[in-house]
Amino acid sequence: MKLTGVELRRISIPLVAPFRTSFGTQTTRDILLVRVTTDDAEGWGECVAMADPLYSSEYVDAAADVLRRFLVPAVMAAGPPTAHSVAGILAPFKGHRMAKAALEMAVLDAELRTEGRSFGRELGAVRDRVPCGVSVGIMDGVPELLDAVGGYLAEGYVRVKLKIEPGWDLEPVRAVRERYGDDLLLQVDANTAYTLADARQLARLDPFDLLLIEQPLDEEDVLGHVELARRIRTPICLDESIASARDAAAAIRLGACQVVNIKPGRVGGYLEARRIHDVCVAHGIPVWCGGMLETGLGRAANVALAAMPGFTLPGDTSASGRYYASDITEPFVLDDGHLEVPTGPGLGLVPVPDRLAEVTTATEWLTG
Ligand code: NPG
Repeated sequence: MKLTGVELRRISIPLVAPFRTSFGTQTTRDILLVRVTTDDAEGWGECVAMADPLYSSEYVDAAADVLRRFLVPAVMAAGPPTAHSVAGILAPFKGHRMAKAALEMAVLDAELRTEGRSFGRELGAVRDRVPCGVSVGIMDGVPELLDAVGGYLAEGYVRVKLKIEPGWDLEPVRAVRERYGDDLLLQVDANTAYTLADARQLARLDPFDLLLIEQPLDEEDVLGHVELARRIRTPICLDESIASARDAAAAIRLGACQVVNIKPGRVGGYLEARRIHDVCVAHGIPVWCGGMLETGLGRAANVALAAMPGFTLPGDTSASGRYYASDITEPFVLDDGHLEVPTGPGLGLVPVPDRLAEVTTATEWLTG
């Protein structure tokens, strides 16, 4: 498969409501899309890097820069690539996993479209629909939170994740448990906002039977998570700390986590994401698919990934409408709390041209 060019396209889409986490508030999503063209197909990739380096060290301008200067030229110079060769070609360049993931996703999409195979089939999906959770941001107060959670439950979401931070943890969790009952699948996500000195406070969450607490401590503090796991009963799930299958194996071996959140962008692509799934399954560790406010493109691939057998917990694979009034693809719509896994070649969908044009802020062609 010969690449004839790569387009870097920036789009900007407003969120339906501000989304607040312990590291900041998003109101608009500024996204980098990567489109590769071959002699007879094209493929789409979506870069999940945010506008600012607050979730991780990556940010969207840096992703565009490293793609333009290093990653795209390397892949184009290497001769006709296969999706499986991309990570190896890019390995000499340190880090920048979200940028690498977007390029690999685009090459994989083009390859699968050419061969008439879907992402789900390629990744090893065993379900045709996946149950969906929703991530609920930090709110100004408990009444607002209860309204938001009630709205999502009415839409059919089967699991709720509350964003927490010091000062917004026990009270919202207690309120949601009291209002919506013990049967609600409930988990929390701290995005690294705590330290080991907060272990006692975090142990106060134990009575609420949470599915898990996600990334309570700094991403580099793997041993801190080992120690915290001894002091709290809620299972610890790692997100930011896991950048590769090797990281996952080490964290599991050390006892730093009992669950793993898999986000393909964070780990350098869908193929590494599949390896993490395999490592976790081999160790009996449940996984679920995280979300990074993807458009329908990234969502399509995430839903395919989440249909693999080890994804035994509902993911942050929400419907398009959770974030966007109007997506760039046909929207993903919840059906009884589930999303359907696309079955068409590649991602199974493409951007709607007029909609894409409306939200595009810049495009750039790279030919080598
Ligand atoms: O449903 O797409 C989604 C978002 C789920 O909470 C979510 N993502 O830390 O997991 C996270 C968080 C996030 C959002 C991370 C934006 C980075 C940027």
